[in-house]
Amino acid sequence: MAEHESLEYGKADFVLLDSVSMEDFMANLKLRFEKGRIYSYIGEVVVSVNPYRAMNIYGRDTIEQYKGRELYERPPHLFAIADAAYKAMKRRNKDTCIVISGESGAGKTEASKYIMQYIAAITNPNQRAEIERVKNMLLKSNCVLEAFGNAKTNRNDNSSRFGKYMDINFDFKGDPIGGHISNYLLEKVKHERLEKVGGQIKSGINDGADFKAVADAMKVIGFTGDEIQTVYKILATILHLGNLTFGVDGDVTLIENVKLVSVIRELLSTKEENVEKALLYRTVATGRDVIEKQHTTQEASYGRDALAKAMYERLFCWIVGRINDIIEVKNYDVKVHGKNTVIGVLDIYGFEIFQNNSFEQFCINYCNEKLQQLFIQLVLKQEQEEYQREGIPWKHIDYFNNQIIVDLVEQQHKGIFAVLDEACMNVGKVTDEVFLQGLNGKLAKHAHFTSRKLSPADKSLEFDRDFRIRHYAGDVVYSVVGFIDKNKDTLFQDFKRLLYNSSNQVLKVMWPEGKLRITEVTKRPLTAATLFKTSMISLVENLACKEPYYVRCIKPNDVKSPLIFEQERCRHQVEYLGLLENVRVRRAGFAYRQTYPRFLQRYKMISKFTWPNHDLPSDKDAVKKLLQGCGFEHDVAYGKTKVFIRTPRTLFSLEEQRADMVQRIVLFLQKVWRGTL
Ligand code: AOV
Ligand code: MG
Repeated sequence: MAEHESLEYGKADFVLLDSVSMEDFMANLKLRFEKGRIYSYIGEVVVSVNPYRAMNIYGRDTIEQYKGRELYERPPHLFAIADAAYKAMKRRNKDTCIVISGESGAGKTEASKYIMQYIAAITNPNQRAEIERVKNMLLKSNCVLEAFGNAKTNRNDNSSRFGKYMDINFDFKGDPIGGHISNYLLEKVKHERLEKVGGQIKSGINDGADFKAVADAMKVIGFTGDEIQTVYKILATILHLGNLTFGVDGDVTLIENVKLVSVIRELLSTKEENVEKALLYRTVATGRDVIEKQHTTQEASYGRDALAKAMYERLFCWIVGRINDIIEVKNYDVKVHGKNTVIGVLDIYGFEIFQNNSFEQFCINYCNEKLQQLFIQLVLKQEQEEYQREGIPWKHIDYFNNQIIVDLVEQQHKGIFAVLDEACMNVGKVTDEVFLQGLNGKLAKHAHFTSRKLSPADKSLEFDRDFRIRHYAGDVVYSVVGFIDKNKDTLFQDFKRLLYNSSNQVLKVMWPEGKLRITEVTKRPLTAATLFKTSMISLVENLACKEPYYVRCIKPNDVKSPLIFEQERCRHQVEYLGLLENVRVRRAGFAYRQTYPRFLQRYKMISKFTWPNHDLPSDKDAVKKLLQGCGFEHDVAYGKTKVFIRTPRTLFSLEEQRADMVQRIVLFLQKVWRGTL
């Protein structure tokens, strides 16, 4: 518990509040924010409030203050949690992860960058060139990924439109030797106005300087000149596609601005007639015959948009893949460096509500439900279950368990994703309305779901196409419009073949399935919902098997102001993040626990009753005797198999006594060896 700060800044750890009420919690959070203390703790969980101004707390001197220290020795900071994760990894050989959550604009991405900077700063004291190279690439990868995967929304000027989980691999010395990035569903169209994907690319304040930074970063990471050129060509193609229009002449569909076609042809290194053909026709296999079917203007426009979106997505995934090729730990490295442990950093799109919410918001908000569920499992549930298991007197602390909403989305057969996939499989009519009917049929009685049809009197459901989910973080009205299309995510095969047949080798490798001839394409690709659900489930499994550290980000206001602490907005976030419950569990609980034999192994030398061996009936009795001797009775509880210590200070004192004793023993032994005793 962090107690070193003056009370003028409020309580650094919410666990130290005099009483755990929402009022006290909010008063403390507000006071700290106003005093420029943007970080606080709930035990080991960092609570962060976005300051919306540059803070002078991330420099080299601050880093030095946190390096190797215990969490409660310094004021709350991201660096402390990063150091704790690092220490756990290095000393105890644990794979750890840092999960950063909070709504859109709360400061997750910034936090993830500071954490990575901290880890980079405290590692490689010997300045090994190879390690420096890896560190540099890990840091630069952020810049490239943000350039391609972030965009301005009305919640955040630099909003992550993709999810990112980055593993950093460490060798036995604790130095980073590589990493791996997993990316999750990228939003391909701008929500609200459904602009062409060109609008997705980050609109920086100083575009020229930002552009140069990205170009430099790509070079540093190791993209070749050809690769970088191809990236620009693809971006240019996407923008040109946005300007392409179709018309009709009799019953012939044609391209109105044909000049653009030759520009696109050149950018893609393909034949002009091939571009035109792919835009206007699709090849269909009917039995053994292969025919070319002309698009209507509507189909052609659909195809054009799908192509632009797919090119953008492939490009993004290819960039991530290339970065991974370069930073990934090779078998060779593992052999050379021996042990290989990881710290994972998760920075994903936060919960968001827009005027118009579509499939992407649905996926993003489901993702946040999954992370909240993980938090509940790891912080609220397991903790309480352990006390019960160990027979420690415990009064259960209630919290809202959002599993019901996770199920609503992902359950087999009747979850929303299942209903959506089923609607997409329909042989007859495949429309968004059919999907909505499916939802109404299957979920009519669900407490967290409703729709206009089910609640006709509900004013928030403005249109027939609307349905509403009661998320853990608030109600969101989604429009079904576009769900089917976005879920199927189809791109005519002709485009895949067009791009695969490009003479630009870099472009070609992004489209491997273009190799198949039309008669060879048989499998229906997995839907976007299925892919996303699968990736979320495996993400959570991956996080759950690591030692987790949490950063809970709060957005103080909706106007990006450093001065305003909007009471109601903040209170709502504290509520849905379950922070009060977190404090209660933590307060009633114990910071440290250890099985009796292991506890003795570490501390037995500090008591004459246990050193070198005890003659008490059990290890439990020995631990009791030892702690009584130290005067810590009031701060501990004895479970069936483990001893529980309430405050870190007690543990700290045990550690000090141990260190003292170890030193005395060493001196003693030295004297014995030298024969001076
Ligand atoms: P997010 O990642 O949580 O939203 P960001 O990390 O992008 O939010 O933060 C939004 C903006 O808040 C940044 O661009 C900064 O201007 C400001 N900000 C955040 N943290 C700090 C800080 N520690 N110091 C100074 N300014 C900060 V989203 O990606 O939209 O869910 O999907
Ligand atoms: Mg972000």
